[in-house]
Amino acid sequence: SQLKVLDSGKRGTHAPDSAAVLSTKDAFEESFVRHVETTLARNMYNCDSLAAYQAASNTIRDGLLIDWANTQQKQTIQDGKRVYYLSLEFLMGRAMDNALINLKSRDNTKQSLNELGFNLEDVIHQEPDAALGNGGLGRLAACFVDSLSSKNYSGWGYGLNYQYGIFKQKIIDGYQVEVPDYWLKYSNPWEITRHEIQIPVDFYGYVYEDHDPNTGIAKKVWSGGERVLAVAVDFPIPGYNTPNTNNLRLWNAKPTEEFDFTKFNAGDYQQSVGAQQRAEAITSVLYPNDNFESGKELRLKQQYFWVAASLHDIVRRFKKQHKNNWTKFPDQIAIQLNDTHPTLAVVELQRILVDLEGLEWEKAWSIVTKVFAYTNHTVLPEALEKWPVDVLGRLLPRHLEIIYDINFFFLKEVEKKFPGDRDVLGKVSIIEESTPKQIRMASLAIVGSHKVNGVAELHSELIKTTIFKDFVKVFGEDKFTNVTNGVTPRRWLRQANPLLAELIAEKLEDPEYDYLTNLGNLKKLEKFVNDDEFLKKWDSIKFHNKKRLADLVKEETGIVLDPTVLFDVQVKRIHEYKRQQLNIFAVIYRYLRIKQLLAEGVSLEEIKLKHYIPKASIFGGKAAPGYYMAKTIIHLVNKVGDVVNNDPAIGNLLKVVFIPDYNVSKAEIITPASDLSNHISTAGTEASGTSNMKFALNGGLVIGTVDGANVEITREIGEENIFLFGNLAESVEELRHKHIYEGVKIPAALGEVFGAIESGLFGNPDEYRALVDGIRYHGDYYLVTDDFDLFLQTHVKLEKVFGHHGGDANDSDHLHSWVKKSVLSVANMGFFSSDRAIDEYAENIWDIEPTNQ
Ligand code: F58
Repeated sequence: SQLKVLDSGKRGTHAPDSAAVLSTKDAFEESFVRHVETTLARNMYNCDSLAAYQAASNTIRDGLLIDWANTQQKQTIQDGKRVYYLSLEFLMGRAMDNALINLKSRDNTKQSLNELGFNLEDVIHQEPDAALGNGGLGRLAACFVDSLSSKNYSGWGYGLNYQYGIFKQKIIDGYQVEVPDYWLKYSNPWEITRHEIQIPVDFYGYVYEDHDPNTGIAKKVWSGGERVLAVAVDFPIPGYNTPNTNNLRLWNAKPTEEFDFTKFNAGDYQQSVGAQQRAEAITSVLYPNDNFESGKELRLKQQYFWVAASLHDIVRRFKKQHKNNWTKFPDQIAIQLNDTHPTLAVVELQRILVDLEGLEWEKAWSIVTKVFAYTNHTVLPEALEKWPVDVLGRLLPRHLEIIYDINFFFLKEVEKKFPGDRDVLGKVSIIEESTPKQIRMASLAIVGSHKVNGVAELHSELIKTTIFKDFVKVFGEDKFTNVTNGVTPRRWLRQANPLLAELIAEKLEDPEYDYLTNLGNLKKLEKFVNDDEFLKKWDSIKFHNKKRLADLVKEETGIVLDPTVLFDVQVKRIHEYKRQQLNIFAVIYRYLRIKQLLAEGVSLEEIKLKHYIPKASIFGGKAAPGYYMAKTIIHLVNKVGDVVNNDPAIGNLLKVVFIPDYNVSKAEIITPASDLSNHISTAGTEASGTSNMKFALNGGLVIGTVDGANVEITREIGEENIFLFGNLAESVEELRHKHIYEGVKIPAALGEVFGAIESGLFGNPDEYRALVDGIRYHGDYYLVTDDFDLFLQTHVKLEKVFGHHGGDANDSDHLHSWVKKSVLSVANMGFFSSDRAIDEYAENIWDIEPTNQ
C-alpha cells in the first residue's frame, strides 16, 4: 500500500530512470554539454578527452542516481532483509564502461560521443582505476557488489575510501619501485560525499563503572580519549539489466571541530590542532600486503574506525524503522565479514546492545551471532590476524573487556562439552597465551558468527581439518560450509572481451545478452564445437585480442611480441606460494635448451618443428613492498627478459615480458589474450583463485596444480580441457618433512637452471641467492623441486596440442585440438559466475530473497 502512495505521490506514475537520461542521444548530448559548461566551467571548444570523460561520467552518474534513489526508496518500503558486505578492500577498477554496459547504454553513448567529436574508448581510458584493494579478496568484493545489484538483492558494501589505493609499480633496472597512487587527483565523479552523515568514532580513553539511575544496576561506560569523524561517501552500484542500484558506502576520516584548549591556552596553537590533523591519516592509505598481516596499530585503527561507523549507520537505519524491537534485528540484517579484518564488528555490536541499549548479555549475544557470518580466504599462518592484547586494550579498552567476556562464556560452554580437556580449551581460546598475549581474530570471528565459509571446495574442506579443526569439534560440521568464488561476467566477459561476448550472443540467439545473468546458458555453445566456421571465428577473436595485448606490451615495455606465438601468461600478486619462480625457472631451462640445440647445429626452424613451439612468457603482478623474496622474483623475470629478448639467435622462439603495474584495467586486456595461463600454487595454499575463472571464461586454457578452484574448474569443463600437474595437497606435509630430514633433491634440469643463474648469466648471482638457497638449503617450503619436472612434462604435452599453427586459422590440427578445448571450457564455465556465488550466500547464509522490481 505504501508503494501505491509512492507511485501516485511526488514521483508521479512515470518515475524517471537512468534510461530516460541515457537512452536518447539528444538527452545525453544536452546533459554532456551542460556539464562541460557548468560542472566543469569550460566550453566545448576547449574540451579535451579528460574533460569529455568528466562530462560523460557526470551525465551517466545523473542517470544512476535516479535509479539509486528509486531503489533505496523501494527497498525501504518493502522492508525486507538486507545484507551488508564488510570488506576493507573493494578493487573496483574503472566505473564508466561498466556502468554503460549494465545500463545497456553503451552503443548510444558511443554514438553520442562520436557526434560530439569524441571516441568512447579514448574517453574511457581517462578514468583512473579505483584500486582500493590488493588482489583476489578485494576484487571478489567488487564482483559481489555487482552481482548483488544484478540479481536484485538488497545489499550494501561498507569499506574505506583510501586516498591512496594500492601503489603504482614501476620497473627500473629490473627492480620494482613503488610510486603512490593519488587516484583522486581530478575529483571523482562517481563518489557522492554525504556531508550530512558524520559519525563520531572514539579511540583510547578509559572505562569506568556507573549505575543506572533508575534500576541501580551497574554498567560500564567507555570514555574515549580521541574522537574522529567518519564521513560517508557513496558509490552507486548499477545492476545489469535491472534498475536495482545498490550502494557502496566508503568512509572518509575527518577531524572534529574540537581541539585541545589546554594546549591552545598554553600558547601552543600548532600542537593543539596537530592531533586533529592526524585524523585524516586513518583513511589515507591501503596496506599493500597480500596474504600477510603486518600488525601495525594504524591498521587496527582503520579496522575499528570502519567497523564502528558502519555499525552505527546500520543500527541507526534499523531504529528508524523498527525502534528498539531488537529481536527483529537478525530478521532485517545480515552482515558478512570478508576475512577477519572486520571482526571487531562482533564486539562493537555486543557493546552497542549491552552498554548503550541496555540489553542483557545473553540476549544481545544471541542477536549478534545470528547476524554475522565469516568468510575465510587463506590457510597461510602468516596471514592469520592476531593482535597483541596490550595494543588492542590501549586503543579500545572497553572492547578488550568484552572480548575477555565473550571468551569466558565461550570457554565455559566448551568446558561443559569437554570436561577437563585443557588441550581443547587452549586451542580454541580467543586469547593465545603467548608472550605477548594475542587475540586470535579468526577464533573471535568463528565464535561470533553463525556460519563460516571457505571459498572453494578443497579450501573449505582444508580449513575443517587444519586451522579450524578444533572448532569443528566444538560447534559441529554444520557451522562450516563452502561457497565457491565467482567472477562477474559483465566485466570479465562483456566488458573485457566484447567480440567474444558478441559471438556468443549471436550463437545463443540472445540479442539482449541475457546470458550474462544466466551464465549456465553458455552450455549451448557445445553444439557448435564441430562447426569449422565457428571455430575459425573463435580463433580469430583470440588473435585480435592477442594483437591488442601486443600493443599494450609494446607501449609499456618496448618489447615487440609476435601475436601468432603461444601467449603463456601468469598475472597475479607475486608470492612464493603462487610460484612465479617455478614458471621463470622453466623459462630459463627452455632458453638453455634452445641455446644448446643451436650450438649443436640444429636450425631454428627445426627446433620449432621438433622441440619447442614459439612462445611468449608474460608475467605481471605487484610484490608487497616489504617482501624481499617476491621482489627478487620480479627482478629475475626482468633480467631473464633482458637476456632472452636481446638474443638475436632466438628470433620469436622465446620472449619474456614483465608488464609493469598489473591492475584491473590491464587485466581486462591481458585476460582475453591468453592462450594459456598459469595457476600453479603449491597444492593446498591457494584458497580459490579467481583469475583462473576469468581466463577460462575467456577461452584461455589453464595449466594448474590440483589446488583451490582449479579442482572444480576441472570438474566442470572436463579434465581433457585443462592441464593439471603436480603433487597433491595431501602429500605436502610429508614432502616438506622429507626435505628437512633427507635434504632437498634438485632435479637435473633445475640444477642446470641454478647453474646458469649462479654463472652470472642474469647479472650478479648474489641478487638471487636467497631464492636459490631457500630451495637448496632451507627446505624448499613451496615444493619447487618436487613439481619442476612435472611442470616441464606438462608443457611438452600441451604444446603438442597447441601445434605449430603460427597464427594460421586454417591449421586444422590447432583448430580441432586447442580451439575446441577453448570452446568447451567457455561452454562449461557457467558455474563460476559471481551471481551463482551470491545466490548461494543468500540462500544458505544470509537467508534473503531478491527484491521485487
Ligand atoms: C585471496 N586472498 C586468496 N587476501 O589468496 C585467493 O585464493 C582467493 O581466490 C581470494 O582471496 C578470494 O577469495 C587475498 O587476496 C588478501 O589480499 C589479504 C589482504 C589483507 C591482508 C591479508 C591478505
